Amino acid sequence: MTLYQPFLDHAIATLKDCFDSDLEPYPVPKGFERKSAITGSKKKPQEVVTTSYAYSAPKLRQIRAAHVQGGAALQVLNFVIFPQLNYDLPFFGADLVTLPGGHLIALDMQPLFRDDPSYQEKYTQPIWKTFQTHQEGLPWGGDFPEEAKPFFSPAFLWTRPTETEVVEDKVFAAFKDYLQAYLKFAKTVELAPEEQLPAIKTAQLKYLRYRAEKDPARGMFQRFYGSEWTEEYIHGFLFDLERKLGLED
Ligand code: DBV
Repeated sequence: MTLYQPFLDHAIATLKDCFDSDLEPYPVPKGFERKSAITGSKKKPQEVVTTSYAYSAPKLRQIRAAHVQGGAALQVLNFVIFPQLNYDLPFFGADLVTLPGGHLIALDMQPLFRDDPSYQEKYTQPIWKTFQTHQEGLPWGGDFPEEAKPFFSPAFLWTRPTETEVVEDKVFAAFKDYLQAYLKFAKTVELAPEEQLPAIKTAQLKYLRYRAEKDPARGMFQRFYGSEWTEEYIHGFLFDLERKLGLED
């Protein structure tokens, strides 16, 4: 069992439990469900497998996961929930990364309107205690790209554990709590008022374009699977909103 498999299993089981028959498969483009390459040296070859999972549910346009498994020193689970554009829900964003240098964990409900006090009241205040509890065992991870800051909430968990047990225990506990809290938001949120829709669409596109453009995994995917596969994976699956809205190609 690899490091993030229990996270993925938990997320899918929780989604099924929460939405029951309303959880629907979301298409993963052909050829992207599973991709494998051999890296490493001749003496010590290492297979790197990337698998993709996607669902949709009421109010949630795309729930998707990319799971990279390349041995003990390369494990990634990137799990994001993109809400429909007629709700003001934040994005659920988890970037769980294990590289030879250690673990890098980003977990948040990424806001549409970072600096709006009423938005913070609605989506940050309810998880503030949860955030504080988990942050005690998961201290701030330091250096963080300045330009990414607008896309994270005050309850952003950003940490670089050195011990794998911290990921297995504390990060997993935080992941479960954040997902639970997110699904509660999704269950209870009401349709956004008509006049808010343009702002939601603008904020979703801004987030999406930023993530597609700056995807920190781009270099890794290019090395393993080539540029063509990587760009199609990013724009056709990982961050597909522009395609779906017909704004691209
Ligand atoms: N990150 C993704 C996707 C990944 C992925 C789709 C499927 O958005 C993996 C894979 N993240 C990934 C990898 C690394 C990081 C790092 C492989 C390591 C890159 C490397 O060191 O070579 C949060 N992820 C990071 C970093 C941050 C994040 C801040 C450190 C790299 C850096 O300093 O730029 N998550 C990331 C982020 C946003 C987010 C920037 C912005 C909204 O949601």
